[in-house]
Amino acid sequence: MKIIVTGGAGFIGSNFVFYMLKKHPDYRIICLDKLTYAGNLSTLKGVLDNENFRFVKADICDRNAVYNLFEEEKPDMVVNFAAESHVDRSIENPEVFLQTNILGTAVLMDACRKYGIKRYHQVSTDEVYGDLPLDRPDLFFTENTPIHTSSPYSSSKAGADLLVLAYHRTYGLPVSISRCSNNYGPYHFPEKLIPLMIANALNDKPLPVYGKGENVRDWLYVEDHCKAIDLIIHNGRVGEVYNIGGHNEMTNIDIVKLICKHLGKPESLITYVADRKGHDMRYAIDPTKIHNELGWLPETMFKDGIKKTIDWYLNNREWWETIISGEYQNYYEKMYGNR
Ligand code: NAD
Ligand code: TDX
Repeated sequence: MKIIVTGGAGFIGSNFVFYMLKKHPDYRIICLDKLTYAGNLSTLKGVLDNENFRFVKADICDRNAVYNLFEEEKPDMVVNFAAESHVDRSIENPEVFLQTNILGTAVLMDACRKYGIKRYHQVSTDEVYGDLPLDRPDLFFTENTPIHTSSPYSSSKAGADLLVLAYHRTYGLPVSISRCSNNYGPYHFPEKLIPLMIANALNDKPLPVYGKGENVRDWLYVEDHCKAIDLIIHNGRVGEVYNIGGHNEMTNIDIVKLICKHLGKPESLITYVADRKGHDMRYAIDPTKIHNELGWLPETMFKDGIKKTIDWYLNNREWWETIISGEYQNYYEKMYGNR
């Protein structure tokens, strides 16, 4: 089995590469990644010498490069993680989100049509469903919840999802889609809530909480997400959408306080800053379908996963310190300087 994993030098994609090489030692995994600001080849250093692994630096929007790779490798499956993934950046500059997330997805699927494929899997997000109100804890996103997006990021992901389903209906492309809630774990880029708070707390810097910190996210340990995708690409039904979530809702402020507690840092570092524009209130996934059809359940309890994650950031300071010492400084100043 040969699988092209796009975006495999990013957070979830790299964890998926590690998971697949371990779980299926006879598979060939080809990682195609542009190495944007969010992609990091050093993340993959442990597998670069693995004879079943190949890294290719390319843009999923580059039709020639993508077709050449398909011509050469004749993959059985494609799992598309490549995306611009940060909501705040999408509010500043939507265009690259439309290019990569929508047009890049189309290029990959065109290659699948041209060369033939057993499965094209699109890694999507619960954000395509918009948000839920805080005062209705009985409501959850199911696969039938209408698409109703809030940010340029989520709109671009929703656009891609619609295109994937259209390629299935129009061309019969064997696709599947997973829509996952917020992931956390090793190699999470420090612009995102959990790693940003860990890095700032370790540097005794202010912890910038948007608005009142009462927004709710449904946190899932990244390896549980990887397991779910592995199940879907092998046993999931073609043309179907599967929601993936941890039934683990937490407010942002509770997460930040927990990080302070684990690291022995004072809550006085917490600083409330201007809210995100269009900020989604609550995400909550109903994972009944993937549980009933594929037997998937999250295995990592949040209390264990967050400890593992914090320990990973403590033990891998070089990885994130290198990132936050470069161009990231300019990003941070722009986003948080006058907030
Ligand atoms: P990330 O930003 O950490 O990584 C994205 C990767 O894609 C990087 O390695 C980057 O270099 C690569 N990339 C970006 N543009 C590219 C292009 N044009 N061509 C080739 N490679 C390109 O993102 P992540 O958090 O790992 O998210 C991966 C996927 O999962 C995304 O599609 C995202 O929408 C989705 N998702 C993420 C979460 C989450 O909590 N992080 C939750 C649900 C869904
Ligand atoms: O500095 C911050 N302060 C803060 O209060 C940051 C970076 C975030 N927040 C809040 C905003 C959100 O309510 O924390 C929450 C989580 O924010 P992010 O880590 O930016 O994640 P989110 O916007 O929920 O989106 C994530 O989950 C769904 C991923 O980045 C997406 O790629 C995925 O689709």
